[in-house]
Amino acid sequence: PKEIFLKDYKMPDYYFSKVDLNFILGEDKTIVHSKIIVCPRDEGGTSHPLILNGIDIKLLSIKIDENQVKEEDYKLDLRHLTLQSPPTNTFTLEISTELYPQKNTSLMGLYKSSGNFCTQCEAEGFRKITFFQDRPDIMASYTCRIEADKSLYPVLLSNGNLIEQGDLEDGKHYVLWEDPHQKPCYLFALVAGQLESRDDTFTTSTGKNVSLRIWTPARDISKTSHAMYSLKAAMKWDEETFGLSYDLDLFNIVAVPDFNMGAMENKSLNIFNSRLVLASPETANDGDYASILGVIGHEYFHNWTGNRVTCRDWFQLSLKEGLTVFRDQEFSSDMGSRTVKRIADVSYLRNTQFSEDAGPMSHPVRPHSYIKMDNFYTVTVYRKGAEVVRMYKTLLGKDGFRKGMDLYFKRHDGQAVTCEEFFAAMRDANDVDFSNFLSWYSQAGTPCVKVTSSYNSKTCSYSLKFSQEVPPTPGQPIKEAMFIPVAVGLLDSSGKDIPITSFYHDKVLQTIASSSQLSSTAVLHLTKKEEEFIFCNIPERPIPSLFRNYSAPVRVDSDLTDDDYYFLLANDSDEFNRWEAGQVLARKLMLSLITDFHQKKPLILNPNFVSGIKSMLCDSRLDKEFISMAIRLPSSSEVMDLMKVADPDSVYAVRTFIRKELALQLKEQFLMTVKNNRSTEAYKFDHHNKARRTLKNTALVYLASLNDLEMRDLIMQEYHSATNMTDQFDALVAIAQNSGKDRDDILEDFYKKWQHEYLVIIKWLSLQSFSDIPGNVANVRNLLNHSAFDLRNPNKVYSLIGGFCASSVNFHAKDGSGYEFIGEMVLQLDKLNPQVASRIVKSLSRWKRYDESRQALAKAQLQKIVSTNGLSENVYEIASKSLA
Ligand code: B3K
Ligand code: ZN
Repeated sequence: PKEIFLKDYKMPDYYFSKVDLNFILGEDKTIVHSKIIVCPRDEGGTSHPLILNGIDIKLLSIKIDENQVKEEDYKLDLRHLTLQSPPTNTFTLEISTELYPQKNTSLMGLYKSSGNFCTQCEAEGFRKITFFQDRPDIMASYTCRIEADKSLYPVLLSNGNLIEQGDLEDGKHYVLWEDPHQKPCYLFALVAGQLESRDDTFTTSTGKNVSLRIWTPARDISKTSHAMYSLKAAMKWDEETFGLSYDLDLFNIVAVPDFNMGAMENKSLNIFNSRLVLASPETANDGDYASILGVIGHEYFHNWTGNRVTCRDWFQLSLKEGLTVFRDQEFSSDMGSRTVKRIADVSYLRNTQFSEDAGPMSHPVRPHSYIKMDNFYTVTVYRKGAEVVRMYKTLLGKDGFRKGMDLYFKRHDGQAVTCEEFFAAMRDANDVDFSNFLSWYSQAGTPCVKVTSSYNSKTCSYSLKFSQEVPPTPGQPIKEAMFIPVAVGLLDSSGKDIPITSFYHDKVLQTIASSSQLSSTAVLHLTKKEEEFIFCNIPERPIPSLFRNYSAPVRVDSDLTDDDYYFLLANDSDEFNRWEAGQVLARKLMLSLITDFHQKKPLILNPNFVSGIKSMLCDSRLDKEFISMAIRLPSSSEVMDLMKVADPDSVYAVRTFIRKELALQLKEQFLMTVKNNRSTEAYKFDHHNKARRTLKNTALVYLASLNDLEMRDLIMQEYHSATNMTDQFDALVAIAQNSGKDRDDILEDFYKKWQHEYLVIIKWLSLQSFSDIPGNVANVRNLLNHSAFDLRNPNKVYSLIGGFCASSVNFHAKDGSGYEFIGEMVLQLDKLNPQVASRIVKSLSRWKRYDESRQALAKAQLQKIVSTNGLSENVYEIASKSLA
């Protein structure tokens, strides 16, 4: 397999200005005719070969300016069609290909899902449709004609506007779509099938009426109202927040059950995994409703950040993804609770991106190389990329950030650009010195910032000393210092913020403008490996609140004591840092109990921790969703990350112990919480009701850990009386943590009730696969043969097999049975769908974190995988890098 490097980027020798596609969709094959206007970059100059990508398609014919190209004038191999010396002036290239969407199980290019045709072209799927320069810096305007059987495929969709349609002989019909906007081929889309639509309209701020349509099979139409609500909210939000309006008269969303990722932002024809569109109170839970809101927003926001301004090459992926994730996070924050959303996003980052960054697949936000681009749609590119965008906002403020965005669009609308261009727009619009900020794009690894503090009562000055270190990562043994914004507040002994008006940095006095709304929070700029900031006129030793709102994606190691953290937990005006203080305490507590566990000492829960949780639980001034996040323990993977040798068994034992101990000691409070937060009203998805349900159900999970008759009855009753999926599923989760007959019965009951609801069934699968009950490998293997399972459907694979990999004790079973199971599954999946297989094999990549015996078992699986003949590049890249 060939590795591709960012440093090798070359401008294309040929541009495509216009592309006319004609699809003849058939039952066993599809014919695609393409007609391209090709413009040599060096018009009239010397001739260069024109290399077109093409995979798994049959070439039928090739013409230049209407003349058949002779065999000696082109070369065809398994991946390319090369024209040796095409004309040096603009010419027309016509190519016909034959493809077999029915046999396409990779779900890239053109494929069938539940009888309907659909496409997925990002990153490199267009080459499975026709021979093309499949790279994002080739931007053209497109037309798309589709011809198909009218009764089987009554609905025929593509990008842009419908300009012609009509009936043909033999029961066929056709449509012609025209997209006036220039786009790279990865944004092309086609859908054909039996679909119905929910229709609505949106009037833009300039008075344009946009038709909105959400397409699904008829039986699911009633489940699209939340998606439509989300779309309209997103359209309005982008106008209000960034002054960005929609630019066509029609916006389509299509929901399909077979989809590798979440969704795709094709110009005016977004295609979605149906789990991110369809929702009803009976079949979807609060988490689903929130994801739908966020992802509908995300794909819609791509229309500007991604489509109007796109990426020059795939190394720049975070230019559109980091920015668009940031935008969807902000949108969801404005639609719900800002603090709660921030906490959820930071937890996710720590749980997934930090471990990616500390493992063999660690790469910068802008990777330097790849074998298969599909492997780089990662939490680093998406989530750390979003943190990088957030840091611009933290440094520049809301208005400064908006100025930078405005300049970015002004300069680059209609272009394919790089991360530097985004950086330059932010810098130039604000006329600031961003020093070495760009290293966030080029250096991998999670920086660790150490903070030490001292107070001088004679001079009333308070000093914070920072030192930073970025750990070595593959290919990057030595790192430069990063530019790290640190948002700091100083609390006095009553818990109030001390106004910060100035501080010394490098012996230079820096004054904070008095008009700044953030006078209680100063943003310090760390740019060196070590530096000191001194605050003056501080009347008493303050307690520092560091990295407020998580101002940089780093690990923090400070000299604060447990008492300081309890103080911050109770008093910090930055709600995010109140939660954070609780998490720091919980992480320390868990690590010290793990040591006790290893030393076979009895486990005793620190009473301060119990009273901290109790006071949160009983504080009626706090937001209920905030409380439920504050009383939840850090995840097993987060704690394992902090251990020298990750030990799933001890983490599990300690987590279970703390949960049960809290439930015992705070049983009355948890019971009150359940009682006070029930509701008889109809399901409503808004922050207030979601918060109430989340808190009640978090309490329920604690109570279930007691596993006594009384609690079992209570939870059974919650399960049976639930009127929505959130309450029902959470009760099921609570019951299912304990193995036994109750668990088996209720899982069976749930399946019987919902067996015909695909999206509920994937929840049922993940609930079982993720479980920590003893010996779960065998259960999961059995479920492979259950009629509910299908190896070709990515959602089911992610639920059953992906869910299993995320379980802590069973995936890491000491006898290696979990690793062996995954090894087998990866090889089976790779034959069907390399992208899905490659996501699963990632779970084995962190084998070096475990004890020697587990290391050997996991390594053996990886070795078996890499030595398999005919392995995909996708899986090869992950498995071989994991072994390196
Ligand atoms: N841009 C798509 C990603 C598709 C990747 C396919 N390998 C989804 C998104 O981030 O919006
Ligand atoms: Zn995206």
